[in-house]
Amino acid sequence: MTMRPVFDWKLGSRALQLGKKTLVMGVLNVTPDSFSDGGRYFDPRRAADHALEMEAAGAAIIDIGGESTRPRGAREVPAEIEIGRVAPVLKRLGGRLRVPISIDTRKAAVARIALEAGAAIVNDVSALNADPAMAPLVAARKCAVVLMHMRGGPADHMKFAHYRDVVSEVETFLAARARDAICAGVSPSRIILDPGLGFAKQARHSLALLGALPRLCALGYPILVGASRKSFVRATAGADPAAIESATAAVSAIAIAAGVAIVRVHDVASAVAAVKMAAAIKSSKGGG
Ligand code: PMM
Repeated sequence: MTMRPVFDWKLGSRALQLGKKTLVMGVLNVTPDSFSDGGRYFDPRRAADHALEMEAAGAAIIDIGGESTRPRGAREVPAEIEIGRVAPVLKRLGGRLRVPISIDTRKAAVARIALEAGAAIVNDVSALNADPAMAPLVAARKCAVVLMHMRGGPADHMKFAHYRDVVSEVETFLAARARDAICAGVSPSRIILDPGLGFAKQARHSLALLGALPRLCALGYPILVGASRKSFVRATAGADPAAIESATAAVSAIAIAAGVAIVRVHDVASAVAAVKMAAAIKSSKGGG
């Protein structure tokens, strides 16, 4: 098992150690139409309760999003609508979570409100490309940022799922986006990279990227992997929800073994179990 550099982050009043063991990021979609949990946590009280449940199950980060990015047919929502979805949840959570909050948005206006409400990480699936105000905001607030690979936008990314060599192209993109973020004033030690499984990718592209995780980890930044319940997992596991969850946990185990810093999942408990097993295997030192 290879682990990349260890970062000790002070994120506002919260601390996060990245790189020593894989952290589990719990997904909280406050949307009517997200890929797997659309509508379930649209009510702010239910959403906040679910965030607390995920923390209790061992999530080290809670990722809150108000815009669906599901492939084929996600509708782009204006910033005011996104803010109207996430702000009440952030308000309810205010001070109740011990773990850092990440805001899943491509819009600086949404990120700004979330950072003011206590979020510490900006998870931008456009890798700071969608909104020119995002890079300066992230740099000024000195928050952590996830830069994810995607082509096109949430509504049309599957049109661009064509590659000659998906691993090299994603690798080159991520390295370039990290360089651009640093040029915009973002500290290199605050950058997380993500291959963007399922975004502008056919199943075979996502699988190839999972097979190349050690290579992506070698870029020198913490890597985040979001495979949970995605269509490439369904394509392999079948439609049964329990099989999809088991297959997601299997992907988490593979990501952990490859040295990934963060796995982004809906079912926190199964990913936490995978992290614990990996830690037990690592500390067994031959079993003698
Ligand atoms: N996937 C989704 C949304 N946000 N963010 C990052 N960094 N990586 C991902 O893979 C990712 C993301 C879509 O999945 P969901 O609708 O189930 O949240």
